[in-house]
Amino acid sequence: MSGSGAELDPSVRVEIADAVATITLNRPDALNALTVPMKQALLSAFRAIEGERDVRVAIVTGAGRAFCAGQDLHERLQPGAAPLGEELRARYNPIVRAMRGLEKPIIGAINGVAAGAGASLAFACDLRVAAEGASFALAFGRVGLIPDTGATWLLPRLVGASRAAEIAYLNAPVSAADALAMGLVSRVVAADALMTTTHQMASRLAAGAPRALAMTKRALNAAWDRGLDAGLDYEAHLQDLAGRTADHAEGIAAFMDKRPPRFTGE
Ligand code: T3D
Repeated sequence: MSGSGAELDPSVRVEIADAVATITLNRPDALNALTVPMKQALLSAFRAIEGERDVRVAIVTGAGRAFCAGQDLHERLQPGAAPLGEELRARYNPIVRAMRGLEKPIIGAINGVAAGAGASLAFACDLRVAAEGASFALAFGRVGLIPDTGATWLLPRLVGASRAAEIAYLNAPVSAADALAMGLVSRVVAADALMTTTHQMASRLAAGAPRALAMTKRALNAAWDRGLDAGLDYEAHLQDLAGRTADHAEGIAAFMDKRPPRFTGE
């Protein structure tokens, strides 16, 4: 999967440069609403990135004015559309598992509205940077559904139970400014600065020690359902592994030599 990721459905674009894979949801006329081929392409993209040694960071963003409007509701009405639970098990949930399991940080560059499963995809990123005009809306309630694609699990962990309940029950859109205030995103920037800011963040991550970053993600993932004792034990276990990497030795050597480290992922 080098360069443009030509084997994927055109509804998902993948561009790789400078150790960063930028995944763009690319159905702007439908606000990047998710179809079956798009979900398959998105899953393939994350799986391919996992195997690409030269990719150290992923960015997910949307083409046009939206991040992603969730499930394509026209497709849902097509005869033969899979029952909802089946669609979740077969196509949505594997994407969330792939994102949370990807041993590389994922930055969501939230360029516009993130609704329904589109909001869930944003929640499944490791970091979120939002454009000033972006918003999050669970939207599910308006179509008589429950928040899915991980939203009921991810959102309370990101913003706390009370805010998650308000967002889930009331379906009120959350502005970028409110998302920043509640910690749902870590930065809000002008729309025209979104990709520059995101790429700067990605470059910093890409310069980090890949295995240490992967283990940091593992530890943060695990922290969501472990107590302090287990968390301390897991940190010690992972730090043992990190301490045996060549990158750890390189980091120490670089510090002593007063130069930037050159991490190789070894
Ligand atoms: O398989 C399963 O169903 C299970 C999984 C479910 C997960 C889910 O995601 S359920 C929730 C699905 N999503 C929604 O309910 C959101 C629907 N969209 C909206 O509420 C609004 O479009 C937005 C709040 C996102 C944006 O509003 P606005 O006013 O900025 O734009 P718009 O005019 O509503 O939409 C612009 C176009 O995008 C329009 O097409 P047109 O008329 O110009 O040809 C609209 O139909 C299209 N669009 C927007 N969202 C979807 C969509 N087309 C298909 N599916 C959509 N979800």
